[in-house]
Amino acid sequence: MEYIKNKFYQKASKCINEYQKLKNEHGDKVIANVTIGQVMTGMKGVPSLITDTSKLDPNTGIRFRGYTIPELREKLPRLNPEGEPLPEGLFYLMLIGEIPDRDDVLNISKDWATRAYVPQHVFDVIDSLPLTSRPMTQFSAAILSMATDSIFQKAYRAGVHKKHYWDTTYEDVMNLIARLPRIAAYIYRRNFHNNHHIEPDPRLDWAGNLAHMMGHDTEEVKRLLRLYMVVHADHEGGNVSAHTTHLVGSALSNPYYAYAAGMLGLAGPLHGYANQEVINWIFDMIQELDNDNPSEEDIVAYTKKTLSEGRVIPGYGHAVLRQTDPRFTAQQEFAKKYIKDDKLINIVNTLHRVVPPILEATGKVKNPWPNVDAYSGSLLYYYGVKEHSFYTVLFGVSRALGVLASLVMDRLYGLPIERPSSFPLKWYHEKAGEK
Ligand code: NMX
Ligand code: MLT
Repeated sequence: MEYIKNKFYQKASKCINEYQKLKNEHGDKVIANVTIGQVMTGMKGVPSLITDTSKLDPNTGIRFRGYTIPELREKLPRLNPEGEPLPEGLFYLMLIGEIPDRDDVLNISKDWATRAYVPQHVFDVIDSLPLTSRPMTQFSAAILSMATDSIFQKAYRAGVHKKHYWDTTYEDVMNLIARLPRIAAYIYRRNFHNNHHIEPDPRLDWAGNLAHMMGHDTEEVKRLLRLYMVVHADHEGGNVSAHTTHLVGSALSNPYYAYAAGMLGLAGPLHGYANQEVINWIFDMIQELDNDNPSEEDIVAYTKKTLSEGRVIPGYGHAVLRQTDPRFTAQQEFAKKYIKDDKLINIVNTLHRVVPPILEATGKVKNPWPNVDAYSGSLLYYYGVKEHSFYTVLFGVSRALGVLASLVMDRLYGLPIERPSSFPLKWYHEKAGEK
């Protein structure tokens, strides 16, 4: 499938000169001032990264190369008219910057199917971990163990010229993405289906094959996972998983190391683990109330109680967004279309009504609206993927598409090692004019 790589190079290599020109001719231009408040609140709003794959607007949400999620759902190729677009098409869009045609997408599917072989030692590494270890621990260990296969690392050691780094990075990235469904499904079947594994079907698309290997071989689950893999794929460059992948990659650590590091960030409860926390929290509520059909008043009371215990309401709030996350809306629309009446989904919809005013009333939460994680678990649960502790792995499989497309571009542009400055707290006091 050399033509995808060639097409990427043809398009993206034009940007190398633009990058160099900006650096050389406009390097001194001031683009922002940084306040002490920004340093104290996690560098929010400080422009400091180059990411072409997607951009987040606080009010309208994510755009992938300029396209909103509803536009993607309309324009990206799908297998059948009623279904959801294939994530392969989104990867193509993020990497190359154009909406692919059907053949492009099918070619990526085929390419990934031919690269999907997972070496035995990766399964041995997973099997060596106790079943009590979290699926995200098993997932990141498996990814790390595949670094033995890094073509980039071998080429680097052999002394390849830096202008060619992108080429072997691309090969590692394509191999890595291709293997993820098999690894994720292996962890799922090991943990929840007595180690009875299901072989991949190379005729299936990437997300369809994941559903198949997990043992949820219905068109409904395949459709859900295609949507899931599209909406979670990227969220510009500053989120923890994308930024970590970029940062670790900037030391020229191989793509397996960089993505494994990103996944360890995704595993945190303020990031991707929130998709499990949402369902855990709802089930704790159901258990405490001893009622799987709680009233609006019960839900309000439980939400307030959680806040009074100094805990966050999972699935709500965002570091950048200031409106309902369009990824939440896409999943809500999906549920409206395909699911008539379900207790868990009804609770999620009630939460959407009652939680924002409660968070707003705290006077400190900057965004009281739901994020992507508020909906995703309830859909998986409805379709039979009931094992919450696995949900972040699915987020991670999807996130590979964006962060690894960006990593190839990092190497093509020749982005340098990332190294911001740090100062002792005293220095900021002095800057603030305090003694
Ligand atoms: N429930 C309760 N308190 C909250 C929430 C929430 N959902 N969101 C923010 N706050 C609090 C926050 O803890 C902070 O409190 P304090 O001043 O006492 O430290 C205050 O509101 C201000 O925080 P913000 O500036 O609004 O939010 P920040 O940018 O720091 O954090 C999140 C963003 C997403 C980490 C935060 O909203 C949160 O913890 N949400 C719940 C967890 C979650 O859903 N994470 C998933 C995000 C999406 N993803 O997939 O990664
Ligand atoms: C994400 O998808 O990465 C999350 O919404 C977190 C973020 O954007 O900071």
